[in-house]
Amino acid sequence: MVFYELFVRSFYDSNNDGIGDLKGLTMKLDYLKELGVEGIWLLPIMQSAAFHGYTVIDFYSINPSYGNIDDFKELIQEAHNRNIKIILDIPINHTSVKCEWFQKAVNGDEKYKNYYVWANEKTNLKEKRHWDDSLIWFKYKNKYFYGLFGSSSPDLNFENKELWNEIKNIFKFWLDLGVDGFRLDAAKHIFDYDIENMKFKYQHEKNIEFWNEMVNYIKNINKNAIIISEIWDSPEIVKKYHGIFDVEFNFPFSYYIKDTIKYHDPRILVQGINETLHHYISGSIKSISGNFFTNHDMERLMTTFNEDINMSKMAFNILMTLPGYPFIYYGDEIGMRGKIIDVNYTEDSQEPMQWYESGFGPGQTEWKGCKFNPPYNFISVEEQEKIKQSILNHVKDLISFRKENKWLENSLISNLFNDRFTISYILKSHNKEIKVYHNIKPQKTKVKKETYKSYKIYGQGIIKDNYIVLEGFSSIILEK
Ligand code: ACG
Repeated sequence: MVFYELFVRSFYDSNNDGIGDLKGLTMKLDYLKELGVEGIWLLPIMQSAAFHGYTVIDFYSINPSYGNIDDFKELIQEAHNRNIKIILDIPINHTSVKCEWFQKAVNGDEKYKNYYVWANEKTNLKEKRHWDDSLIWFKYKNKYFYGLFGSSSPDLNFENKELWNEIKNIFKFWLDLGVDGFRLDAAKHIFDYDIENMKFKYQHEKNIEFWNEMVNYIKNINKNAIIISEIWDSPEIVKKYHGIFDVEFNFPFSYYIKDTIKYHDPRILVQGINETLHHYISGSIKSISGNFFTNHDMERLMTTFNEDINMSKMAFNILMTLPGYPFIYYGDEIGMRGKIIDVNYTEDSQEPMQWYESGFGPGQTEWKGCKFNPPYNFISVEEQEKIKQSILNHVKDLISFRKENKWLENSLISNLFNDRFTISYILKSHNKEIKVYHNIKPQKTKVKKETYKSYKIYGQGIIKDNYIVLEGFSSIILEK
């Protein structure tokens, strides 16, 4: 399945308030269908005061700027009519300070006090988050709460089993509305604070117990629900969670793909496949690798590659010719740009989807000005649809190849080699087989055609008798 990560606020605006909404997205489903998308991962759409939606005020509501439940039902219906699945992002590690649960807690309601984690005499109020120096304890009406993701998002206390039922009810509510699955936000953080010793500490065994119970619960309601986990960590940690979820975002692999291209070094991809992808397909674990190169927390692809279109295209060549499920971050298919200086301020990689050459037109969202994606710069759907060699058309071609060869999702990789220029491998499943060469360098090189009969080139190349001259940042797929 080919997935598309979508930010409603930035996508398409149906009521001219400049903010993308669900009706707008429904209007643009045909664009996604034509692109070849089979599943949409919706960034949080519940009521939230934050632009990104990750601090939820009410888990049973739609953000009024995006529409209402009926709009959502219509979106699901229309997506299903086009065979597109809707995956909802559920951030349940924390709530907004404005959430009724938190408000009741700070107003002394015993039941809800137990929903959160409060400081006591052992607490070091100056304790910092381990991956940057953000504080994690915040004062609210004379009490300090634990909030790993900032002062407006108190963490929930999952030592309290009552909360587990509360979360199950939330999953059920959305499943009953017809969603096809969930992207589980911050999955390694459910138990990340050792309350006994009042110290930050990942408790992976407890997380695993929690998620197993939730996954079972969800699957009992809908056995086909697709459950995707976000565990942003090193391979050693990611490994602990293998097999629990249907799909695991492969964060470690995302860096290998980008570095391979950035440093023109095919050895990096070989290492990446061996270390972070191979075990998904060798049959040892049940989960599918969710392959991607960027998401809303990260710098955009084109920015990573200093706006080099050919390097961006190469990243898509790799993404679409490997086992697993590929995920495309909205706007990357038209080469949108966006930098992130601090992971706490992600607006710049979530700019309005650019539909028009001039930067404005029907449905164009304008909730923020575009710092990185100015008009008349070939960063719009309108411009790119007209150019045969655009990234958009390149991505469309690749997805269409991928959909004609669905078996690739579960294929086995063998004959993984590299030379100075290329990386090559064979993908096999039953009687199907392709061989892929990616030329990771800017200069051209030669590869052998061997006994393969047909071929597809993504980039530029010329066939000469029994070899192929493959231009820089180009790939060839040889078919039996
Ligand atoms: C999710 C969402 C994100 C959201 C939240 C909170 C969680 O995608 O948009 O924030 O609801 C950590 C968490 C992730 C989280 C990101 C933003 N993402 O684990 O769940 O922060 C290190 C840490 C990671 C960390 C990452 C961040 O280990 O845990 O992710 O840094 O940069 C190698 C290492 C790896 C290391 C990386 C990067 O790969 O192996 O360990 O990761 O390098 O250095 C949203 C907003 C926030 C707001 C919040 C409430 O974006 O601003 O505060 O909501």
